[in-house]
Amino acid sequence: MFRFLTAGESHGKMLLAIIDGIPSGLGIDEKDINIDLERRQKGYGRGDRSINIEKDKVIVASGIRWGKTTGAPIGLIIENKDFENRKEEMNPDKIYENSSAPITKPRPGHADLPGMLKYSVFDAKVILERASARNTASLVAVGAVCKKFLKEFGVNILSYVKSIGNVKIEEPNIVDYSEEIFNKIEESPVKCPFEKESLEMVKTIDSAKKKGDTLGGEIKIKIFNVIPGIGSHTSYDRRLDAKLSEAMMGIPSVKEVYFGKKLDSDVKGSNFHDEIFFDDKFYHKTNNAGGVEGGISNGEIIDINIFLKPIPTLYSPLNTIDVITKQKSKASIVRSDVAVLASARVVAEAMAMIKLTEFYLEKFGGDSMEEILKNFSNYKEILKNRF
Ligand code: EPS
Repeated sequence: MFRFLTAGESHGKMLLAIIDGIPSGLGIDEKDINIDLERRQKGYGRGDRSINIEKDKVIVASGIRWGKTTGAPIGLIIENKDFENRKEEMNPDKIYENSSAPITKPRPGHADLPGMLKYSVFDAKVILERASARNTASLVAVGAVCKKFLKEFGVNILSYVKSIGNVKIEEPNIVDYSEEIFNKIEESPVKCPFEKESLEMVKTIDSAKKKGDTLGGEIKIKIFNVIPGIGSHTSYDRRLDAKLSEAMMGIPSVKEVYFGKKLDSDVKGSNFHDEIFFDDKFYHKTNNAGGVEGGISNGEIIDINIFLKPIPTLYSPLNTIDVITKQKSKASIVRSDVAVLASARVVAEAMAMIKLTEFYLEKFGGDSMEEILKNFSNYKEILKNRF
C-alpha cells in the first residue's frame, strides 16, 4: 500500500515527508530529488526568499541505502534556512508566546480567515505558516521519488506555462518527451516554451509588481507513455482523471482543472470525441479526451491543464476586517511573490507522479522492483496477445 504524509511550516525548522510503499531496488539518490527541488525554486515572478534565502537540498533520513530503496518508509527532510531569522516566532516552547505581534487582518482569497474561524485562533500566523506554498517543497520531494519509480515503466512528464496575466501562447504540438523540449522550457525565465511570449510574460510580471498586484495563469502537464488500463470506470474513486484532478486541486491557488480540449457548451460530440484506429495497436489521431476515457488511460498522452488564481498577498492590499477590532482595515502584507506559475508547474508534475505511482502500484503490485516490473511485462504480453 502506497501512502505518504508531509509536515512542516514555512518558517519552521524543517519540512518533512514520509513515503511508505515504494518497492525495494529502485535506484535513486539525493541528486534526483534535489534537481526538482531546485526547479521549483526558480522562475521569474517568485519572491526574494524563494530565490535567494532558501537553497533547498534534501536530507534522506531513511529508506534508501547505497543508492537503492530498501522497501522501508523513505524519510525526507528539507531545512528552512529562514528559520534562523524566526527562531523565537516559530518556537514550540511556551516562553516565546509573545515574541511576535499577531496577524489580525486576513487577506481576501487566502486561507487566513476561514482558517482562523475553523481553528479558533486570532493570529493568522498559525494558519498561513502551513498554508504557505513553501510547503509544496515536500510534495516535490515525494514527487521526485515517484517520478524515478515511473521512469522504470517508461513514463515521462513535461510541464510548461501557457499563460500569465493576459499573455497566452498558441499550444505547441508536443507528441513525445525529449530532452531538447525539456531544456527549452527550463531555459525560459517563466518556463514557457516560446521566447517571444516568455519575454512578454516577464514584462507583464514587472508591470504587475510595480502596481503591487499579482497574476495567475494556466499550466500544461503532459504525461507520456502511460500504458492503457490505468484507473477504472467501475467506481468514482477509482477513476484516473478524478484522482489526478483531486491532486491538482490540492495545490495552493489552483481553481480549475481540465483534461485535453477545453469544453464549451457549443461543442458537439461529432467534433469532440477521438475516433479509434488500429495499426498493430489501438490509437487516436486526436487527443481531445486528454488520454483518459471512462476514467481509464487509453494509451494517449495524459494532458492536464490547470488554472491558478493570482496569489492573495498584495503589496497594494485589499480591504478586510481586523478580526479583533472588527474595524475596516487593509489586509496584512506578508512578503510576496508576483506570479508562482513557474514553480507551481513543478508541484503539478509532482502531484501527477504521486497519483500515477499509486495507480501503478495498485495495478502491478509487488515488494521489489523486480517483481513489479515482471507483473508489468506480463500485462503488456496479455494486451499484445489478446488484441
Ligand atoms: C509564501 C510567501 C513567501 C514565499 C514562499 C511562499 O515567503 P515569505 O513570506 O517568507 O517571504 O517566498 O515561498 C517559498 C519560500 C518557497 O520556497 O516556495 C506564501 O505565503 O505562500
